[in-house]
Amino acid sequence: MAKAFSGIQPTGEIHLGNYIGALRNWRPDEGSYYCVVDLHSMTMPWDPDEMRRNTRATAAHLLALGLGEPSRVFVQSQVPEHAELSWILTCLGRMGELGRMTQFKSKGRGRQDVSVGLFAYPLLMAADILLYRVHEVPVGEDQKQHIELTRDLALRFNSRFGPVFTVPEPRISEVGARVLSLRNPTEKMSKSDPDPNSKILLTDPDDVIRKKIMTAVTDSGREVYYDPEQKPGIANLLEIASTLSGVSVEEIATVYRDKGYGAFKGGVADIVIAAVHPLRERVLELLGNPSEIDQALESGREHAHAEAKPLLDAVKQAVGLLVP
Ligand code: AQP
Repeated sequence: MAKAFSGIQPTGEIHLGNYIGALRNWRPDEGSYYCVVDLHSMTMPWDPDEMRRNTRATAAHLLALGLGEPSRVFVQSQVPEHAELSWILTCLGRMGELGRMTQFKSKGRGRQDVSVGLFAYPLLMAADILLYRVHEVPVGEDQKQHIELTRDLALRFNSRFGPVFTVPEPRISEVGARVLSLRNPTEKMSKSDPDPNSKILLTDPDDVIRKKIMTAVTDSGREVYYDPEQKPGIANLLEIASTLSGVSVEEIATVYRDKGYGAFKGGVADIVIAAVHPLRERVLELLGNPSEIDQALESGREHAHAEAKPLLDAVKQAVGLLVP
């Protein structure tokens, strides 16, 4: 079984894009780790109280998906090896390659008021992954470039200092790797989007989910078919329905082709509600029991730390730092 690592920022409530693009592909296999990457969420302005709340709530989602068994979910800042390895990788990363990261370009290019952390965070992400010698990183499409950078850094390090790191592969689904905003289907669905109708949360009640889907922005036509260029809103709903139901995009489109957008959206809402409803129940149950969350995180922290420490020591030794 391939060992995997992935992370999610506590920047807001978890949405269907996170679930379809990433979380549903995370498995609690032996040796895999899943992390609430709180240090990453400091790359943009943040509120300390919100961060505390979101960190626990994000962990509750991961635990509700069964990823805490056995002790695989932890909070990034509680395992100090992440920040330490990040510094060593910062000294190996190059300004040019970080400047090419499209996420930095879209949020920070040309602005003097963005943090240095926003520029450097792919190096922290590389450290997160490389600490656990994993083979796979299940992520959405938006993270592909960062995994390629991680691979380059691992290869550069190994060729200069010896074979310490495992070189990981991204694992990105073919359908659903980029779920789009329900209000603007040219942008990705995103936690930090301030418009609540742009995204479906995993804690949304059934009637709210239905309303958001029924009012999702689509084009002015009537016919349902898959064309991401001409009909991005319809294509987005088809992909959502396909990934959650296991029925192909083509089959769903054939069923609704001449039935009109209203019937199609109603069918998509049924599929989304059937998938989200049981998750919501479990998340809410856990949120009502914070000590269960904290215990699971403590156990995850111990496991992660036990694995990260010897790897970081090996890195330090390889680069010439004195290991106490
Ligand atoms: N829309 C999406 N479709 C598919 N996958 C997605 N992911 C995020 N959005 C989509 C994947 O979810 C994992 C966690 O990513 P994140 O914590 O960066 O989530 P976010 O919603 O993108 O959060 P933010 O704070 O709103 O970030 P920005 O501002 O960068 O958009 C990752 O595997 C990601 O690929």
